[in-house]
Amino acid sequence: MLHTAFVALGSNLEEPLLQVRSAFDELNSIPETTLIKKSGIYRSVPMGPQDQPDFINAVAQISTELSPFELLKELQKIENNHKRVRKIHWGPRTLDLDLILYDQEIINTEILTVPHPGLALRSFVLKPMMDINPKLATPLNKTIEELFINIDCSDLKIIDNDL
Ligand code: ROI
Repeated sequence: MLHTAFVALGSNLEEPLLQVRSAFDELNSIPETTLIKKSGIYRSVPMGPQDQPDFINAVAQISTELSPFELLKELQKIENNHKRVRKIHWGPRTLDLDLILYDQEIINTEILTVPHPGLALRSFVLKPMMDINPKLATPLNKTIEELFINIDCSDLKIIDNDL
């Protein structure tokens, strides 16, 4: 069975733009998984502690035969390959890959929450999702564009729309 999933990419250390560009390719290299669509790439003001560099953020649509938990493991492998610094809570990171949506599934476990709790709140997730598919339904009983209505995007700047 093929499943549709969305992954949010974020980086604010060690050439963030290169981290995110190479992460798109690495998503396409996950077993039984294909990169379907890339959003634009954005520069965003940090959410949380402000004494850290701006982030580069984007979203990828993938299709996969993996289960949500198998996919999570593969995302963590990619993160670990990029990670040269220890993660501090809400601090800077070389690469974050968050599983945002997996079909219309709702998952609430210790290790995985889908839809990602940030989906409805974060400009740097919803704006790239709008690039990919504003009409997409979510398990939150709203489409992406309905969630997006309330979002302030003044903290975001598109830097790469040539995808
Ligand atoms: N802030 C922005 N703008 N983008 C992120 O990807 C991001 N990721 C995080 C925290 C530190 C919460 N802030 C962020 O993990």
